[in-house]
Amino acid sequence: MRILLLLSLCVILAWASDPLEYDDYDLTGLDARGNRPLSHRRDTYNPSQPGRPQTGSSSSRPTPAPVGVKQEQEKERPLEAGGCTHASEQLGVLCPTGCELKVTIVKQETNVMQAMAPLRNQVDELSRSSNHIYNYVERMSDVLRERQRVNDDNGEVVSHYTGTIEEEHTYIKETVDNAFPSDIRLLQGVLDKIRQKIQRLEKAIQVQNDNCKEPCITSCPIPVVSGKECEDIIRKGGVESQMYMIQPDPQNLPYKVFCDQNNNNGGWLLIQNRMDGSVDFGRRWDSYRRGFGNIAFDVGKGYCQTPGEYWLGNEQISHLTKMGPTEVLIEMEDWSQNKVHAKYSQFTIQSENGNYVLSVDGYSGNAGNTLLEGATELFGVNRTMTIHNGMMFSTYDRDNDKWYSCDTSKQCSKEDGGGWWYNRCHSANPNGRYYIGGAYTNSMAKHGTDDGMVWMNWKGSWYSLKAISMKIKPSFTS
Ligand SMILES: [Ca+2]
Repeated sequence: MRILLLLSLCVILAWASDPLEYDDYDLTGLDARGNRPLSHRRDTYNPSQPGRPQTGSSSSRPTPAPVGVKQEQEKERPLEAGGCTHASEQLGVLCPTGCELKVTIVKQETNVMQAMAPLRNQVDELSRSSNHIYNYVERMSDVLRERQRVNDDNGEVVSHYTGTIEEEHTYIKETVDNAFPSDIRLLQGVLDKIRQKIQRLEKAIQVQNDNCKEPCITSCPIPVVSGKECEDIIRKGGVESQMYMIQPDPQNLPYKVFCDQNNNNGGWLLIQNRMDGSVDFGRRWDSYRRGFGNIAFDVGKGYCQTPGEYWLGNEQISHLTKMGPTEVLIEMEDWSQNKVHAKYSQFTIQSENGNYVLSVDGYSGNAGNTLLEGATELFGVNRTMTIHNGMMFSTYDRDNDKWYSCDTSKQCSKEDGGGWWYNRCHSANPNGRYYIGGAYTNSMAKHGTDDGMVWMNWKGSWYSLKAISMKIKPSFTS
């Protein structure tokens, strides 16, 4: 553009300086470049715009009207802008040579390049900023798409669980409304049947208890021979071991006992017998006072020759032992058919007024003198508190033992299973709980104590005997 302006200026100046010369020229016959040799080099400066003069000639080519204005404008323009002047102004205007134009353009180019340098930096900076912003926008778009995807997934999950919860709610509601009432009715029916069974069992137990208030009545034929006790009976001819009717005192009614007339010269009256655990010995004071259990059975011989499990009764035992000197024979058997015995030549039970105090003396035998000496495996006070001689009788509802505790639940009879002449508490426990097999542990015991059928000086505290019995007879016969 600058070049074109310079060329146009040259033409205008030439034309304005001498209008007549202009008229003398036949413009149509002249080469477009004519006396403008610079135009001949013009191709070398702007070869890329060959058609530009033709298209722009109508607007850039000077017209007669603005000639004067053009001249005034050219006069104001510095010469170095185009360099189009002669040494003398009358000679008109010279167009700049190609070299001059080059120099000028190079100068302008330098300025342009200097101006462009910061612009280029700014463009680069803008480009980098644009890239940065573009990348940032891309990342934000990715994040937005990811969040949208997560939102969509969450929506699906919530929708899924909402459906599941609704299904479960429906199921639970139906169950509560329909199944539960029917199940409850069913359970109530079962409960009513169980209650009825319990009531029937309670009645049956009551009947059995009523039957056992006195020593059980058997259908065995009672021998004709009778006496004050078994020694008296054997003297009168009752030599078979079986159940007899005795009457120690004419003032009192006769009652049934089992007499061992075969072992140790016979005449032994059974006051206690354990052999199979068939009778519960955890009983009240009154039951021990009257006696309980089964005197004897008939096993096919026509008479009751087999003793049952029973306690004769503290009233009867006391009365028999106070009739005169009495000895007691305690026989026992373990679960391996081993048998031992303990015999006391003196055995007396005081009356109920003294809570049936026990007195024994004159030990002999091979089971160990537990009633008089206590447990020989213990020492000092631990041993003396297991001595039974001199103790009162205790049951779980009548505590007469030597264990003094503010806690009423702490009593020997309650923890050791039966009625006995407990101290604190025992070395022998013939009325304890029946354990099949012998050995037992505190974890098996109801209160964690040695509540089995124990004779400590033979088998220790944690072995429950298979069988044990106590027999008495007047000691003058020995
Ligand atoms: Ca006590």
